Amino acid sequence: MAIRAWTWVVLLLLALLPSCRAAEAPSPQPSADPELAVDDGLRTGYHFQPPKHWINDPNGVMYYKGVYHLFYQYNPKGAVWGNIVWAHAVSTDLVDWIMLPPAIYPTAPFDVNGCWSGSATVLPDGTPVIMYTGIDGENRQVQNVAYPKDLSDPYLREWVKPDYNPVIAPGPGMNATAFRDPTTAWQGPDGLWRLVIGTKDNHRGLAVLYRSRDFKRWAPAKRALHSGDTGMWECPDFYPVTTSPAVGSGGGGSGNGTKHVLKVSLDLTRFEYYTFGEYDHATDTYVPDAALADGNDGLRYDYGNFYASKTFLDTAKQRRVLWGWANESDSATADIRKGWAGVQAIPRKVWLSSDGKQLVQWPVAEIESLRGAHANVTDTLVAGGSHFEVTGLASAAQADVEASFQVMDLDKAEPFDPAWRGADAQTVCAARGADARGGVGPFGLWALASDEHGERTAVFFRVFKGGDGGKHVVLMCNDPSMSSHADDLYKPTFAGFVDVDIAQTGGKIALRTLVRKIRCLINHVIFVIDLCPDDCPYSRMRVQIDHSVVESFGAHGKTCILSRVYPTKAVGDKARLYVFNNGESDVKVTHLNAYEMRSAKITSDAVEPTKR
Ligand code: DQQ
Repeated sequence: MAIRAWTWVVLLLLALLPSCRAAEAPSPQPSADPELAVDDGLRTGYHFQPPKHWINDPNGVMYYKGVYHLFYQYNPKGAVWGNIVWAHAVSTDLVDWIMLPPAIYPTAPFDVNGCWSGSATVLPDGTPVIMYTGIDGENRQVQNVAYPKDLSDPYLREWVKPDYNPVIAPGPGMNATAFRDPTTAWQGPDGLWRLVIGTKDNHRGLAVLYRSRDFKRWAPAKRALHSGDTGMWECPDFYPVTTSPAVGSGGGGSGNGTKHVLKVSLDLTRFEYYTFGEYDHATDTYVPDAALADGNDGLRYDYGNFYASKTFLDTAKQRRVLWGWANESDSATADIRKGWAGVQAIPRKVWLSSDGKQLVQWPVAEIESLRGAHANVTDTLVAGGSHFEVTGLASAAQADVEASFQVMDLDKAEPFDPAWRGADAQTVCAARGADARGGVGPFGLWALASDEHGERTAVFFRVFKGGDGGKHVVLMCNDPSMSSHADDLYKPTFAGFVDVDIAQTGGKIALRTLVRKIRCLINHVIFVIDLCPDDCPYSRMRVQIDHSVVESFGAHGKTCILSRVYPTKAVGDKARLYVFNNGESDVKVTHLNAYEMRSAKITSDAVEPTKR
């Protein structure tokens, strides 16, 4: 009962989270001091990025004939957004990638001004079809289809756009410059295909539904699938989930333990939220579960820098896989200088938590094939106000770290300030950052730390007492305020409340961090944090560190935070990893496993399309 009550408290707190501007950073002025300039050594080693230029949204992700396909928004001419085409990469394991020539690029009146985001659908006969947004000659947003030229080519290098495009154009009274990003289509028992497109009506975001018998002629449904007073809805995604990480074909409506997820990306605030609930095929109605906040206070895949995400059904491994874009947090000037911008987060498996209250995410297991040298810490006390270095790794710039902590004296937890009730986790964490001494916590990891730890990105927990119902409140935070000596960066503290009753776990908290080496200028770190007793199936916090990326998965994969950081000293072999405890209560590191991560292999395929 106690755990159940706590879950409701945390859900309420999550529901109160305010918006945060994660995906797009402001453009600070470049530093005048060349010593502080961002370095190309911050490119990621195992987070996907092409060799150069700008990328944004993942598009058309799918599995076809033994090959994973990742398309993405790409500027072939530079490191800022523009000239957008669908770049294309393929992989057999979601780790190593072969870069192919762009698959879809402006060629016709229906996409002459750009090929924007969209999705792939694999038809019942195995034929993949892409539906994407074209920007036509009048700058209207229209939806076009493209089919593979050669179905026997597992790489699907060339795509053909039928002359009958566009297949969906904005109807009378619709906002023609806000009508984009079609979802993967699904087929109802009546044989009709359905898909959803993002749009807005004044300030109201809408997921509008279209139906088709032949994928060519599409008709709008009378009612939108869903809407919200949150401005333009970009990149909608709609799919079934169950509490089992293994999924079936994804067809059918809700019921029998299946829920449908609707995720939208909010153009105004640049973060995403999702609901899930019942979807009825017969009436094409979607009703989110009543307990879920719908709108700016909704549940989020990620409380950090993660946007324009898209899932696909991996039929090879019977799982649903989530891709998301992590924008830079440096300036456009810095991006132009370094020649690249944007990375994709690690592909994450996604499913419904066993309590049915939210989604759970975890990096796909294939990423662990990159693990190399290993350091281990067991049953080590970290006194309040102390820290120690995790030694034994040649570099901690590119790593995968898991750690489990035990709080020795929960009574030392500070009272939760009543003024924070109703506040979001980010506000609380910004007020009580990694360097503000606490009662229980802040404790956790300093990732991408320089040897004098003048530069460091803190991934940590902080525990308060006196939350709703007298329970403890647990926060997980990424604090990049000390991450770089450069002063031209966007360095928000990102945070989420963690759905765990720490008093019931004997004060135990587990954390896993992956650190990964990056060759270029951005510091990518991934953190995964999990608060759970040792016998909990997901009792670990995991943090993936990748030069300019810190990507965290905590609380059974319920609370995830991705930050972009740009160290100037904690780079390459100089990047270190520390455990710190800035609270009054001692904590014990019960287990810590840190792995160096090898780089993914990125190769290019020289074969050019025969026809452009
Ligand atoms: N990015 C695309 C749009 C989409 C936006 C353009 C989301 O289709 O709405 O590059 O980041």
